[in-house]
Amino acid sequence: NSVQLNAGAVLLPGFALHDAEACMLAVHRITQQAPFRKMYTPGGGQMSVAMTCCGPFGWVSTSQGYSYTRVNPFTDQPWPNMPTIFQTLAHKAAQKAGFAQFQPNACLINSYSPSARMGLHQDRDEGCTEQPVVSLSFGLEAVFLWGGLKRSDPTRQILLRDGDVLVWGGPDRLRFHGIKPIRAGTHARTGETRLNITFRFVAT
Ligand code: MD5
Ligand code: FE
Repeated sequence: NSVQLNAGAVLLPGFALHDAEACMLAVHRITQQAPFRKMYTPGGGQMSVAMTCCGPFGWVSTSQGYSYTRVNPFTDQPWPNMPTIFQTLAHKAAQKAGFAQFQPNACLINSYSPSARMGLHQDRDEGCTEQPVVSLSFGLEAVFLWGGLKRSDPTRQILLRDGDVLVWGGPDRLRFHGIKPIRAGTHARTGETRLNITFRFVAT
């Protein structure tokens, strides 16, 4: 079951449901080594989403700017290894969406509490737009805002539910996107939380 949103964007509803509990266990283990943190943006504000990473590269935001690093600046340790279940799931989802041989080297894990949001932005810190982005959603649902190539373009709203997977690439790779404030609630899998796990390939 897949919904083609555009030439390079595919929603795979429930694609990650079979592996959801394994993913939760993997996130739990990662956060014991690399706890969730709310980072600051170059604009000076604190993000409402708590984040951590795994894999060779992790995404970091500081007052200096955004970057991908091999070392977690909060622990001075390399990011935890990317679990095999993550690599397999990201590869299978990309394949199903028409992107063969996706092997991500960066994984960002976003934890949203009710009212947390992510403003419209582009993912353009990877130094590589040939490779897609694969995103897994777990727990509380979210309204995903899907814009155009300009910030001022109109946005579509897409509901993301537990186990849904989004794959973005090709002509859609640099679209502006965001997440509306999460509605209060409780989910059997995650409690009062939405988890989003995104996979990317960062050029070195
Ligand atoms: C999330 N995460 O659900 C959102 C949306 C992020 C981020 O935006 O950068 O961590 S995941 C869907 C997504 C990811 C990357 C690119 C695009 C959509 N896109 O090009 O539209 O926490
Ligand atoms: Fe993004």
